[in-house]
Amino acid sequence: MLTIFSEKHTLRDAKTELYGGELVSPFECPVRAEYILEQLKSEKLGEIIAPDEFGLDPITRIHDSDFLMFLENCWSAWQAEGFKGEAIPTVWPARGMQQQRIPNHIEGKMGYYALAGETSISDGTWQAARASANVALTAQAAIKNGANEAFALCRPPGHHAAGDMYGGYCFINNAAIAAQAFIDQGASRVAILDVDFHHGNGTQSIFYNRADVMFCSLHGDPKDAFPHFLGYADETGNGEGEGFNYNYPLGPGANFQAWGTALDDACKKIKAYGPDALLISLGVDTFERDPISFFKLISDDFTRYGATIGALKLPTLFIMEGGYAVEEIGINAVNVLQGYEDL
Ligand code: OKP
Ligand code: ZN
Repeated sequence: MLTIFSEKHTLRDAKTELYGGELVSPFECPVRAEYILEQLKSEKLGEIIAPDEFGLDPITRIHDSDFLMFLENCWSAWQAEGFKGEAIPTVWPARGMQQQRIPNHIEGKMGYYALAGETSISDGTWQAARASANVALTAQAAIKNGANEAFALCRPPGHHAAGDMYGGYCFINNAAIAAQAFIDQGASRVAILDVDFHHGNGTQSIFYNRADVMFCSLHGDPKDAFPHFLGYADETGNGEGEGFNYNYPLGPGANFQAWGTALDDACKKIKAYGPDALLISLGVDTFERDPISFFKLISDDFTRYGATIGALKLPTLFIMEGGYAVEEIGINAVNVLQGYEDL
């Protein structure tokens, strides 16, 4: 399998994450990508290439330009205030407050564009997010040009990022811009299957009113898990998009039996939809020893579900999302790809 990887992921190297009332070293850290890269090499999965530069056009198909300008300028605006730490929001347009007016002050802007407060913005964040988007778009182009599958080793991840919101370690929605690229190049239907432990709220909201991109997500029940405010089973799409969004929330302790049953159902939906391409938002934080998640998949389960995805026999673009048990992140991610290939 062809892998796309950019060294520029290291530019995303925040020092702080607001977690349990403390500023801790971020779970979403550079070594994650290095472990995956190492495992790809030692398992000889195939060629690993650097991304091409696609510019902002395919990104603005999904994200608002004022939001992108905010991401680009946030760190310098924050520093200009003389703040000593990394950029973290402290105020939001909560219930009953103004939702439409975007403040001038960087603290107001942070709250306007942030969907959560754990994700610090710091020097290099924007550059790494751009490189991550280029990784996804290069993999998309490879499939468009005839490859049957590709792995976009994206970092930072993207599935929590909405059209005008960042958070949950995500800034640009890599899966969404790749799906949109397929559509813009003539695909009639694209399916996104999100197997990250967390609900892909950004991807869902981006395509919620559309029938040309189906979104299916297996995740920790929002009653109990981040992002808490989206991902319920009764969110099935809106307007033309009604019937093209499927959520499979699962409770604490879900093992492969429960998770695999949900996967089989999602795969049935995808098969019936008959997409021209399949995107997998590949998070491996479903692993039993993930430090911030509560599913109980073991490493062999990742191989098994890779084969289930392969059985769909669709052009398939794997896009890296989460996974925080760094010692095993490479094994678990590559197991999915091998399960897919060895089918
Ligand atoms: C990003 B991705 C856990 C707090 C969770 C943010 C998690 C972001 C996950 N107590 N905070 O979907 O892997
Ligand atoms: Zn996750």
